[in-house]
Amino acid sequence: MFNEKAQMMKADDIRKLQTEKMLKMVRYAHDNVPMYKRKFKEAGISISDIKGLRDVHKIPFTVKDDLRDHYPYGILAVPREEVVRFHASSGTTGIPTVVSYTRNDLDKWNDLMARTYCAAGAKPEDIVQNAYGYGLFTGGLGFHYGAETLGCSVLPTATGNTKKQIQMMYDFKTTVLACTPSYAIYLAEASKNFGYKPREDFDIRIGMFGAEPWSDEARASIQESMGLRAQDVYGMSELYGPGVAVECPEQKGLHIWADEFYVETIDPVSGEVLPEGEKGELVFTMLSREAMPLLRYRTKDIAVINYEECDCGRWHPRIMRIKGRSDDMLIIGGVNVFPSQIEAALLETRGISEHYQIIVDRDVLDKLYVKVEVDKDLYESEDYNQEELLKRTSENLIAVLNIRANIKLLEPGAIPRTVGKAKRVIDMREEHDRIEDV
Ligand code: DLL
Repeated sequence: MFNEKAQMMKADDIRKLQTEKMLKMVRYAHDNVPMYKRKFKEAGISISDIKGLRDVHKIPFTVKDDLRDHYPYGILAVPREEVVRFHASSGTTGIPTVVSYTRNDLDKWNDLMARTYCAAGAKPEDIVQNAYGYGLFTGGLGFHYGAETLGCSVLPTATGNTKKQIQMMYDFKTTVLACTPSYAIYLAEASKNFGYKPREDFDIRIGMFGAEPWSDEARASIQESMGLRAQDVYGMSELYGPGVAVECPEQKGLHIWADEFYVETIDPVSGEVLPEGEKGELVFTMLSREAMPLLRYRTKDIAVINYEECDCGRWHPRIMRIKGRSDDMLIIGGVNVFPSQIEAALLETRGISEHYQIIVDRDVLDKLYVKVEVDKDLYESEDYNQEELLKRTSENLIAVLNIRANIKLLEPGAIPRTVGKAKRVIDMREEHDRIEDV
């Protein structure tokens, strides 16, 4: 097992190590990043007020705008010359969020990624096909170096060129596939269109899927069509990238590598720390990053954390699947709706495929439109009854959302496919607001 000592730490040892590292990190961030010195001063606290994990709630939050304000190099705690790599994620505002890494940071990230592969079931003898995007996005290089660190053979196919991708999967007998879940769904579909039988023709045993929300129903569908075990991987560029948390083969939540990431759950509105086990926004403190320390970083991701021992024997706390982001939550006619709930309701409907788009619009009232493709087999069969399918889909959506959606059933292939993160929600109300603002 790769870095077994870190992977199998007991709860008490995790807390002890977290405490030691936290105290060191608070001092390091305060002394080396002017922004943190200022934040501490404004909050009226000094480093000596933080004596243990129970005091962490006193530390002010860090938010995405803090990073944007420090474009381009980020909130550096080291001279720029010590930075060996930058990554960046683009946001809606146009100013990218840049993250910097020292040599030690990259070593640490590689270790976390190698553990991530290992905990998901990958082994040094695996052939890893990495179909995440290479470049400023952290998915490509993160999954690449992690697999090399574990000792796997890596095929850096990157995103796109789906036909060649599938050909290589077949020729090289790929055993681990790393990509977004939406691209995995597309790959399964495209390989069938190219005449392959994915379950029989491919040797993939494990999928390392993440970077976007996906449901248990989507997991079941990928596992069934590809004949692999689909493992969820969570991360974000601000926190190195992928490799913050991963599912073990028990598939009962994603283990957060707690020796490196201290997690809290807060009420996204009041900012109060919530008791263990309550659903809220995840807030992370990075316990040893050199180039760009982050204290209490607000992710906007909503989830529940489970601190119990997992059946796999690991004590690293588990994210019980990301429910969505507080800023992705749609408020439709006053009802809160997460796109993932819509996905789950659709995929529960027999005859409905996993390709869908959600459109929210407004005339006088908010309106929810769901465009979804009919499953290919059903669409081509004589039994296809559009009325009946529409009725069942509508009933399933109402049961989950409590609001009525205008559903449009489309022929297979009608919704554009994506190679990276899928764009599934189009909120026309934001467009109207922009026009009204002008
Ligand atoms: O998506 C890093 C990554 C790459 C993770 C590859 C996993 C695999 P960002 O582009 O900064 O970084 O986006 C981070 O994506 O805050 C979540 O909202 C979402 N996200 C990432 N992983 C998951 C997941 C990468 N497993 C943002 N489930 C995060 C749900 C996820 N949402």
